[in-house]
Amino acid sequence: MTLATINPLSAKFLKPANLIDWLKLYWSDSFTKDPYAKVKTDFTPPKSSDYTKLPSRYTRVEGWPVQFPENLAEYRANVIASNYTSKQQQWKDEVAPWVIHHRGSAEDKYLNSVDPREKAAIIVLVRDSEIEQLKHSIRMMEDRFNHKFNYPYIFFNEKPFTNNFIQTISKTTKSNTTFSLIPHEHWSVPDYIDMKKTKKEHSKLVELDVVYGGSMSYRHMCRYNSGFFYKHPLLQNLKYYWRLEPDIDYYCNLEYDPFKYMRENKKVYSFVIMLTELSRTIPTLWETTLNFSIKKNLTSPSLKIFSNENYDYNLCHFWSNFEIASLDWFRSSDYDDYFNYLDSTGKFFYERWGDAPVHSLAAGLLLNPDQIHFFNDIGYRHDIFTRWTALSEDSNEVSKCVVPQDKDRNFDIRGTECKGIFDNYKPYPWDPNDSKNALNTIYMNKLTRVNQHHSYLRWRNSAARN
Ligand SMILES: Nc1nc2c(ncn2[C@@H]2O[C@H](COP(=O)(O)OP(=O)(O)O)[C@@H](O)[C@H]2O)c(=O)[nH]1
Ligand SMILES: [Mg+2]
Repeated sequence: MTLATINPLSAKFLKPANLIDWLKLYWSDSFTKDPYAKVKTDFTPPKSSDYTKLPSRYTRVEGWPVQFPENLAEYRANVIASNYTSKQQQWKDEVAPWVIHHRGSAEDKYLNSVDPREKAAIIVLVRDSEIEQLKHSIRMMEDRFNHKFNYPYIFFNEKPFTNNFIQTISKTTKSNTTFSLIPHEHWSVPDYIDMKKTKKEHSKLVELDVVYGGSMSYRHMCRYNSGFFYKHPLLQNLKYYWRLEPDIDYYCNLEYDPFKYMRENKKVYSFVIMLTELSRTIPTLWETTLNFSIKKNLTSPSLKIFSNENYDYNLCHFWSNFEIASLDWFRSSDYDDYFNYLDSTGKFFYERWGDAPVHSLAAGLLLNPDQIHFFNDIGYRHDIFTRWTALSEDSNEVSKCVVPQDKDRNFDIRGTECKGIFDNYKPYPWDPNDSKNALNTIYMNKLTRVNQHHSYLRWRNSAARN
């Protein structure tokens, strides 16, 4: 980078208040790399991710490649450019140099006995910089639940994890931990995306102060969580996942295995908090979903959960930073068709579609209400949203929760808007005619609003003339 490409004297770069802030900005990712560049050619594995320097207890995953050429960047570029008959094999070969496994001591328990655990893992998409918040989340997970069950953790990142991250995080649990890079294809901009349009649309959202409105990495994250996480080669032998994020609290001891509960009760998707999405991030997600339902001729007993009385999206969604769900469902052709249909519109980039409304509307389209489970006994916090089981005054149950003192913070009490709809929902066979009616009603309402606006402008102009 030369000063010719970034002129520090231009008004744009004089924004930071002091020199330190300016230097931080100058060297930050967004200044050294163009976040809107379509093809990132700058993949240089950092020295801090030289896994050959890890102690011998850090190994390759069983059955995965173990030896690699010296020039790993070239190796990766070659794999990406090659024609493979199996995508799974290609992704596996591509990421293998940056996949490291740590066998936890808890595995000894299962050596000479039948392993009663489900085919499941706790999965975490995370950046190196979130190490402290992640340690907190793992501590929570272990203390409340996993010290009894020892489910493995799998960590994903679009950049190689550093040796420091791997060594620190593997020490937070006795369970197995695996650290992996994400395939390039899962975190990149498809050819058909118009980057000029993307940039323009982002600046509109920034003007409107929409959170993450101008962030490309946030869009990659949402698109990855919507349509790619379940395609990762490390998850192919698993049936269920529990999604964990940095900086969460779990409040209640969980004494049974929720993965087992999901399987035995034929549950496919589960949640703990349901809330409304920012409408400006998903202006056309509902219409696109209705068009998909028409195209696929779907009858969907759960979709009405998400419709308001005007047949528009009520913005309710399951908050996906907590999820326990079936990987087979995400891997089904129905789900994948839905994701591909959404993705073909480019609106993960042009708008800011979140994985939470996408997963929720997919559940609305494809699942029966009784396949969706609310885990009442899981107390949870992320960001400012919190919920826990409130025992009724005359209950004989013993509380297993350490809960915030301020009872009014419980989202079950103050955030009943969406959860109330879910609790009182009666299955309704929403079919393509409902979708067509909904689209018509939405267009008519829009037309009425435009007409009203034009009438108002005419009235205002004539009032100004008089
Ligand atoms: N590796 C990686 N993880 C990310 C990135 N952006 C977000 N995440 C992870 O994706 C999840 C959701 O991101 P977060 O910032 O919590 O989004 P929010 O909850 O919608 O505000 C968290 O687990 C983050 O650690 C990224 O650019 N790279
Ligand atoms: Mg989050």
